[in-house]
Amino acid sequence: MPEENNLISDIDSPKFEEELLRKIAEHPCYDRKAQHKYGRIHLAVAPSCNIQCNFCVREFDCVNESRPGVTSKVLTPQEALEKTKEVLTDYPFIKVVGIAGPGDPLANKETFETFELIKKEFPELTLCMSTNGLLLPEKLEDILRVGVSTLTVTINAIDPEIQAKIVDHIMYHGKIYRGVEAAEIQIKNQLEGVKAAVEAGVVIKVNTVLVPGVNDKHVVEIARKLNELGVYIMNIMPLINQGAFANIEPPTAEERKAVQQACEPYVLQMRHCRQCRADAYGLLAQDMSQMSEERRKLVKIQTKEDIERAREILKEDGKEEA
Ligand code: CLF
Ligand code: SF4
Repeated sequence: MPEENNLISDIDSPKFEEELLRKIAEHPCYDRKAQHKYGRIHLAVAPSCNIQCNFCVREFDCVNESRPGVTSKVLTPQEALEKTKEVLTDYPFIKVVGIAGPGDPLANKETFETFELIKKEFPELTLCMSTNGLLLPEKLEDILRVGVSTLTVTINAIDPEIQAKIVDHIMYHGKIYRGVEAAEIQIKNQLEGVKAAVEAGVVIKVNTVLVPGVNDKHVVEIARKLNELGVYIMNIMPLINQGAFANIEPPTAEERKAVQQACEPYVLQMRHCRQCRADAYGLLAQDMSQMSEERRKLVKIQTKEDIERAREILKEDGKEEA
């Protein structure tokens, strides 16, 4: 069971407008209280990636945000819209539409096409995205244009020497960069991008993969930087030891907890992440993409009954007041 976070949603956030506060309160990842009430749908429309992390096996979903060893079926933007319509009709408690892979959303033009279609059809939904941040400064305008209001950037190091141990290479503007040179480009773009996104009113979450012996002593420095940048929440995820990092032991629960505690004075900590698939939908703890048709029907029936019951209560309350 993921640990609970006592601070999320108790935090006072005067800098956000009312509409944004509503979106945070209805976002199952940004507000721990929302996780049992509201759901998200992930649309797996973004297969390409422009970097190579050492813990990534590219036949699977991006592990900077998703569950390891899982391959989501890629959808076209139109298919993604159809799926959203279908799912939302049955499960209206889904308030967030996210694109988190299977690769990097900013490296795929389909990400923006999909968000445009969704925004037109469902203007009230929160649009969410998760990226490695390499293209963030140059894509920020598009991100704002399509209406993304919650954005996750994975920052695993702000020291290029450490980052160079985590990312093997990046592909940037048609050229491959390696080592510290690659790390410098990515970190610069991530930090500049996050700063500009915060200034533009986007609510930022930062994911950090905790890699023992590589960035574990450095994560608190990242947290300090996030505080400076005005990042809303940080999600420290355990290493998934695959790919070139197959021989590194993932952190224990205690080790991760200690790092979270050290970071907490600087930035709010998310402790209820479920490392979802890039095609997950439903509540965080109840991924319906993995349920049998029968169980899905049950969730649907319960949900509709709950809504009916809520309507009845509201009607009665209205009568009493009148
Ligand atoms: Fe998806 Fe990520 Fe948006 Fe949430 S997931 S794009 S912020 S809507 Fe949430 Fe899933 Fe953890 Fe991600 S539980 S893996 S943190
Ligand atoms: Fe893999 Fe994600 Fe890293 Fe790309 S950003 S290499 S998909 S873990």
